[in-house]
Amino acid sequence: MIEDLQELEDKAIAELQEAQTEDQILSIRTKYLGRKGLLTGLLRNISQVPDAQKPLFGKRCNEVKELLSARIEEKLLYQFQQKKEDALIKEKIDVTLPGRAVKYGRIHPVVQVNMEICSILASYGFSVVEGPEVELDYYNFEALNIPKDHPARDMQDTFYIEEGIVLRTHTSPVQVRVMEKIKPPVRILSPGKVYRRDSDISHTPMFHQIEGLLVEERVTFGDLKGILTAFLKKVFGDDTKLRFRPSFFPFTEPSAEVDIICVMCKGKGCRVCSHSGWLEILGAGMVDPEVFKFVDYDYEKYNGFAFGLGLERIAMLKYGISDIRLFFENDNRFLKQF
Ligand code: 2U9
Repeated sequence: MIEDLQELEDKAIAELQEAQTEDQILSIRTKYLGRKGLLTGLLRNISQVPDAQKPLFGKRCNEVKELLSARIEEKLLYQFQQKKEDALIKEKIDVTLPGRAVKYGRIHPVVQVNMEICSILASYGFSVVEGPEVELDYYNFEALNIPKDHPARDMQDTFYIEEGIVLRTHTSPVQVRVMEKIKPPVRILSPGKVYRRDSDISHTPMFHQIEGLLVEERVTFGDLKGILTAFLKKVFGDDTKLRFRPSFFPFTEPSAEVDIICVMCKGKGCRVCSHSGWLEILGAGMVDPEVFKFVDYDYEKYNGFAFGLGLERIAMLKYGISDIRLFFENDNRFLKQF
């Protein structure tokens, strides 16, 4: 029996040496050390061993079991590492290959124009204020001298949320809210989204405006002209020619529209300027004393000027874009050019 044990050990070791795969090693373990395995079988037959040899047989059985277990574990570990190394060789990464370029986002052209305009006007002492896009009829119309059924309401086709609540059609209500809170001097800018029921090549139902308001003592139309001239020359270049035309807005009196010489044809006349040589850039005027009454400003003591412009329109003229809808399509081929 002791010889059988040695033979079993030699056979198992030989088989283990031949084994290549994890499955083969595991089946050798089952064959020799499993519950119905060969070594377990020999141990079960210990009764046939003469009593004198029993202790030695038992000891040898344990030795063989430990040796085989250790060899099997060793082989399994080796096999596992071998498999890992093979996989690493197969999956080798070529670190010298050029990487994929990271695509950087750009600042949207409308945001760029807004930043430029705000920083120029900030240098004249204006600070940025913001307010709600869903606005009370009172702030959007009434307090700006546009009573109900006033024909001026048709100038800005409005989205109504419910009775008395609208999507703001301009950013002027933000300035009314500020005037309710602080006394002059006031120098504020209100950039933001505005909403009008309009849609074509030069109108979208949502667009961006920036408005400015200055209220102090003894402000003149000359101050308005001076500031807007300096401002527009900064935006469009020092040699830009301007003209101020009389106009009408319910919240300013007198009112004007400001044109710049056409950026495309320099005044010769082209499709962009409808052959007039001029481009309308902004609206402005002296704040109507009626507006001051709504916010409890002393209209005998204070006066001021206000102006407003559409940011998409400025960006279109600055960058030569012919369709306003391009700003809102989020096509990266368009956006990455600015
Ligand atoms: C207060 C009082 C007066 C803001 C002004 C304009 C003229 C104007 C348009 C330009 C192009 C709007 O985007 S657009 O369609 N704006 O012509 N806006 S004066 O006047 C104010 C604002 C606030 C309290």
